Amino acid sequence: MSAFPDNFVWGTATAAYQVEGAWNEDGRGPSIWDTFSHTPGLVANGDTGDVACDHYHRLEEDLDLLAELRVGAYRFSISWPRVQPGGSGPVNAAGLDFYQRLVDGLLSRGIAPVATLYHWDLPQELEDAGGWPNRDTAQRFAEYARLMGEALGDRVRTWITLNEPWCSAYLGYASGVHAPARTEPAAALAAVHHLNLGHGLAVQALRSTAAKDAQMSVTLNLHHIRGVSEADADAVRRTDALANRAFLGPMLEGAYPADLLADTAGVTDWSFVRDGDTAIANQPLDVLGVNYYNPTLVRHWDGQSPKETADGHQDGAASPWIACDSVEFVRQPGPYTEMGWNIDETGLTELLLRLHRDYPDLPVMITENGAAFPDPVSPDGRVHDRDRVDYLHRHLTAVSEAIAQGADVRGYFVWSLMDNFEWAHGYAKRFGIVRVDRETMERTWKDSAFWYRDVVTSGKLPVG
Ligand code: IFM
Repeated sequence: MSAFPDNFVWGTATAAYQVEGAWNEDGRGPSIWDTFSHTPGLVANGDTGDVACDHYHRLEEDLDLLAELRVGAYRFSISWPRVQPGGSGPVNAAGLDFYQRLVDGLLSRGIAPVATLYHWDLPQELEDAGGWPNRDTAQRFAEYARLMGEALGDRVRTWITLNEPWCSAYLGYASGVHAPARTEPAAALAAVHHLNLGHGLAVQALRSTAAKDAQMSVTLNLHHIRGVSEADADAVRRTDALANRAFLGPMLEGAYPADLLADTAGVTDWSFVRDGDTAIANQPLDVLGVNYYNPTLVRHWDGQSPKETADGHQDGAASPWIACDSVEFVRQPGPYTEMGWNIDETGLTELLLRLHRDYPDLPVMITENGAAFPDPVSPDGRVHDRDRVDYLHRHLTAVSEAIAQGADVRGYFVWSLMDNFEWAHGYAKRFGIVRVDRETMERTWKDSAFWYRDVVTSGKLPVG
């Protein structure tokens, strides 16, 4: 029997570059994702976020959609280059106005705004100056956080500094499958550090500008890593250090794990970490945001047999897994989503229980969970996405099991409100509970949206 606390927050999530469009309107500056998507060959089908879901121009319609879904909260991200086009200097009033209207429109509909400051769209000017491997980007991020705290802090009560810094650092700077498409492992580790530092500085800036009762958070895509056998314990440890503890350590404990520094010593000496930095990264948080899609399975690689790379990076291509040459990423049993990710909700329960064990006083919010499926439109004009309903049902049951075992989980946000720009996959992968027609931009509720509305209104999962 699934049970959620009475004050459990039910929401949906999106991110600026994935939905807004209007990439060059009202003074918005270019971001690294504009540059990336405009580079031939980097995004499937040549797709870009130029128009995305045209959310920028359809704000009222989308706000009404959220109200009809009856969600209690909406997680969106602020496009840094829309409000501060070059990543420094004064606010672009026209760009900020969009977020003023978004926040006011949510509040007038009784929906709590949950604002993410950084969901990957770094102003291109800051990348030209070195990007996240450059320390100054953390300072610029803090300044941007301060400006947003001043502008929206009287109404936004939940702030998320970064979304999935794992992706920003390792996919952006090591494997290069995300913007800015760099393949420099040492730079990726410097990016890890400056994201941690930027997070801490941003929390400080928000605490001094936003409402006193505002909740501070960060969203991590923590990997739930399992070994094939006990002999693979070192592979688990190594990947856990790089993927999880590289962020949990400084942010929640004020230090980098010694094993991470040792594992990566051949890549960098970490001299970019200055005295006091990890204390800054270690700001008290009110809630931890967790994004979960599937678990990770690893095995020690003997260096001889053909290597499995089931995490998606192609053999021979640059890997996001720095200093993990001895690790194989093993294909897990299905079923799979359209992303090729296996469906296994038990990883979510286990991950939530690990966090509860390691950080018992820190509540958690699932800030993303969802799945891409082919979603054909049926002859009746509807999308009968039974697979997605099943996925959501399983994962919400997994959340309720973790709660029953003591985990303090405060909310759940479906990824995503609507089909949108799935980064290097373009529009080919549909994660929405609402369908977006690429020609007309028409929004159509999938069966999962009706299902989710019922869950949200009842606070319970249907039986069966
Ligand atoms: O679409 C992304 C989102 O931007 C970040 N988390 C994972 C989602 C699905 O890949």
